[in-house]
Amino acid sequence: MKKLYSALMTAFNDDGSINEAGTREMIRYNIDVNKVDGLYVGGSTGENFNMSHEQKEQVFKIAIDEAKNDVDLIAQVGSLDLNEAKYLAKFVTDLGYPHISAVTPFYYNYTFEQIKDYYNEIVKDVDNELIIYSIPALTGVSLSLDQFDELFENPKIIGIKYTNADFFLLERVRNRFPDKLILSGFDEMLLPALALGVDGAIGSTYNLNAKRAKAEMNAFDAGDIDKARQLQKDSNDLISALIANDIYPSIKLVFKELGVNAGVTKKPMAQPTPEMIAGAKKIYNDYLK
Ligand code: NGF
Repeated sequence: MKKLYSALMTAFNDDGSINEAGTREMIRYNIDVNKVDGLYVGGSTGENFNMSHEQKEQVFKIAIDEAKNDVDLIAQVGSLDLNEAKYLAKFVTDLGYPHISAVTPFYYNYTFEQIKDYYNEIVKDVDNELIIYSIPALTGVSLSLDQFDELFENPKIIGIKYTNADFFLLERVRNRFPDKLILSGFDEMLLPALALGVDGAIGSTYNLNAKRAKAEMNAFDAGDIDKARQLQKDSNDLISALIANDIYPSIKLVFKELGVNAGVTKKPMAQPTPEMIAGAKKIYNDYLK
């Protein structure tokens, strides 16, 4: 069975502090209404990379406390500070997270040897398994087939969150590593990723659109490609509208339309404007009502 994960958002207050109640509401909505298989905690959608260390700990604690064992949980612990990444890997493992994930180290142009050392260091002292978070468009780091192969020499490294539109590489990766977990990261490209044999998907828009994405996965598994294409088209109408309205703040505004207090994004992410609020209402009415 393919698995669908929402990339968990963090509800922030206007001053940039974490709105715990709102974050819990989004977790509950994902579990109770969306019925996702799991949550990806501390990723891009969760705004992990603009959070303080204390805020990262707070979110990891809230998510596992609210989700308990109801769904699978993956904690993204990657950080430009390797010591922080190692600390968080241990922290979430002690909290009971069944999986960890780490973004490729970015900003400085690290060599592959340095990237490999980063991953091996993160897993070295923890009894947990790691999913590589590969997102070249945001990190500027593209890993090759042979480089994935070298990273997989470490048996604790079990898969890839593949947020990449390079389908040639995806096919090569799937073919070379049939036993590794490959989770697709671009929601608008779910269908081609399914065709290449991914094990599931993680994404921001599943916070709002999980049922349609699940139906698409089921249609694909049943061999009903026409239905799967129609569902991808419907999803992409929604995703295009969210992107045009600024995706992260808009998902939070649409959550509000659904009765979920998702707070706001943390500056320097965009704060809601009257136009954005009107746009989110229209997205809700046009694609989700
Ligand atoms: O938000 C981005 C940035 N990508 C997400 C997802 O791959 C990241 C994707 O769902 C994620 O899951 C996380 O780390 O939190 C897009 O928002 C979506 O496909 C619309 O483009 O690339």
